[in-house]
Amino acid sequence: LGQKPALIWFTGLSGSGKSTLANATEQSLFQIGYHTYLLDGDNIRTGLCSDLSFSKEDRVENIRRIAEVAQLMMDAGLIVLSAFISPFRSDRDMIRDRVGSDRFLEIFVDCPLKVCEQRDVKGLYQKARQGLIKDFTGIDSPYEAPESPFKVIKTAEVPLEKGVTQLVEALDKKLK
Ligand code: GGZ
Repeated sequence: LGQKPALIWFTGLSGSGKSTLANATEQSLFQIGYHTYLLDGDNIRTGLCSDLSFSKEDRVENIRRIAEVAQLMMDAGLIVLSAFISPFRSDRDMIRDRVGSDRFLEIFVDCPLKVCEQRDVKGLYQKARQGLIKDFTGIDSPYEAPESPFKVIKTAEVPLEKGVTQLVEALDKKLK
């Protein structure tokens, strides 16, 4: 197969650009011959985890289930990418311990809360500020940034194409 299974774990605030970056990175890895699969809110929060809220315990359970699915996909030989806020360091550390630190590639999608809130693509920050959504990450629910991620991509400063190129170059070295 010529590829070692790995889990590329994007973490960051809502609106930081995780999904966009993860999607573009997946396409790019696929084009250079890797067998990949992307887990994100669209295929997980709507299905497997549709019973879960955004309370602390439900977020922990969300990430636990995602890690289980990712592990199965890695067992099948895939390079798995995941794009969830995954706000708690302890959960991400649990996954790292489980899959092995050489196979867990944490990508910090670093974008200031201010910028995410200004973009507010889905209007969720405004609703959170108005108190219409509770437990919103960055507003009334915490986000714990990674301490030593494999890569940091500053999406407010670096154009998407450049971020993807940087990431794919680093990943390609690591995945071979
Ligand atoms: C954070 C929320 C919330 C609350 C709904 N807090 O920008 P989006 O819309 O598309 O991405 C966010 C997504 C976060 O789901 P995750 O599964 O990634 O979160 S976690 O890893 O913490 O379990 C946002 C939307 O769901 N959303 N309510 N209260 N984001």
